[in-house]
Amino acid sequence: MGVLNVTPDSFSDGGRWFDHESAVAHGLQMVAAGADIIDVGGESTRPGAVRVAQAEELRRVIPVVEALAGRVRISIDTRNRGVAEAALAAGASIVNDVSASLWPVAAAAGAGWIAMHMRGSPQDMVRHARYDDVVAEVRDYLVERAERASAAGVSEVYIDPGIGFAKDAAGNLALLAHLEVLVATGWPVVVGTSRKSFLGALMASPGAPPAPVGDRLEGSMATAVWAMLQGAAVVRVHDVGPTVQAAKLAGARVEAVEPAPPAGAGRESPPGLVGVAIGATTDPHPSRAAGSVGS
Ligand code: PMM
Repeated sequence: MGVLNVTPDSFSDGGRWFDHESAVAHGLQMVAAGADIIDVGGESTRPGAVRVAQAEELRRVIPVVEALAGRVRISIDTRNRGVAEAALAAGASIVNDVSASLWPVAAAAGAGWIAMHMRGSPQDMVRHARYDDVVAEVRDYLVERAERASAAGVSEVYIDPGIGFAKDAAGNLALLAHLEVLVATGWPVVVGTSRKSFLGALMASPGAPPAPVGDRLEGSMATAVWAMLQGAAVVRVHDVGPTVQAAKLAGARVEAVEPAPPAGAGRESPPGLVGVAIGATTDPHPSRAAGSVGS
């Protein structure tokens, strides 16, 4: 899944693809580099980010979704019901939902849905990063959401631990180290570590300030490939080409991820490592089909 932030203020790429022409061109570049899904977002969710009015979010994303839909699978990265509905009408086919609450929208449209774990909102999530057992609590929350969505008729449900969302560095690392716990639920897992600040801290020399966003490529690639090798179905990345190359070199299976089978069908057997998928698979158990870069 390639990240396409049509925002002036995202921490990772804010302002770079803010005009529609650059956004569409960059989306197509990521497709050429191997992305199977382009994740279009019009509102930054960085810690402390302020909310964007719906009209402005629509203005940012809908022309980009319209231009790219039909050429690649599109997910809409939003917390806003009206934006999700408009993007699905414009050709998106997955709702990437950091609020984990918009499954009725996906159900009504027959679309896929990504439930991401967060506590509070981007405005205040930093103070919610306290857990007794971060891995178990995130898993339990996501499974409950996934089951509700499935019962409501969403046939393509993904779960995402929400790296960097109401987690401190230790929480992020625990979730990555124990990704198999999420994979073992049978729900296909999405992971987004790309350029995030915990990588900046990890990659800094002792005593030095965190590595800036532009210097986090190696950490982003390493964690994406790690996630794929642990059985993630989709990895959400900014640097699609390098991540695809790294995944292939690491021996991961790289293939596209197709919409999931009917509700429940993907959760029967425990998943195992198959490799890396970049895109869609015909495997009826998508969680066992391994990771997907960009899609
Ligand atoms: N991270 C960001 C935004 N959307 N969606 C999902 N499903 N998972 C994530 O980890 C995630 C997301 C923040 O990163 P960005 O500002 O680089 O887009």
